Amino acid sequence: MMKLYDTQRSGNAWKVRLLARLLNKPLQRVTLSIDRGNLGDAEFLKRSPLGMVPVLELEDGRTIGESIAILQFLAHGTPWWPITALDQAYVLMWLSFEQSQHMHPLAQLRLHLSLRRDREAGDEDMVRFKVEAEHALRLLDEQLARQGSSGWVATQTHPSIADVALYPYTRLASMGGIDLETFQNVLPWLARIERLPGYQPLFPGRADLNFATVEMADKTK
Ligand SMILES: N[C@@H](CCC(=O)N[C@@H](CS)C(=O)NCC(=O)O)C(=O)O
Repeated sequence: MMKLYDTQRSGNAWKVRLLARLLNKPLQRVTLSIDRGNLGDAEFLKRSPLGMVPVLELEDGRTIGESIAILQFLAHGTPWWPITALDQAYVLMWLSFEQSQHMHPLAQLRLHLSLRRDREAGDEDMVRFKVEAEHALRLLDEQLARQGSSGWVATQTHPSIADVALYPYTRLASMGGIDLETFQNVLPWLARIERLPGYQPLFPGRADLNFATVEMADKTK
């Protein structure tokens, strides 16, 4: 079975678990602890030279890092990765947007204002991240409006890995002080993803823990 190196609260790793469940592909989780410094362990760094999760380890031991590369690998040959070059380009466009504009400010706000609580919302960089995050959510909201209420972020008839990639940090945005109510097309899109067969919350079986701020005891991994 393929192994996924993750941490409990990583939104980037949640993308991978979410897609694996939506595709009904089994993954064995190897859950590391950022709080205990596991990401610096030599054994992990052999698999992830950049010291980051998620990392997917194939049955032959080869590894893939970067969430969107893992999503593409898992989705290949399924409806979550479309067939035509144009449709693939649209998916890549929104995956690139997620990495370059969306994930980073949202993840930083959640990390510093909710998980670590080591910064104030009024700090200069937090204010800048909030402006960037709201701009990214505005662009996502406008795209969802263009796609219509039955469309998906980059595709029309079937959701793609662009939806999966954009879901976790959008879902967790309130932890960084963002009010999603102001993005009219975003909340119904999140709800549609949550109704897909196989949808899995951040803590499997515990949708109430999506907004947890501390690592849970090992049994709830
Ligand atoms: N671009 C990467 C980003 C991965 C990333 O930021 N991972 C975080 C957890 S969400 C991490 O491993 N951080 C290591 C650390 O904070 O020490 C991806 O999309 O997979």
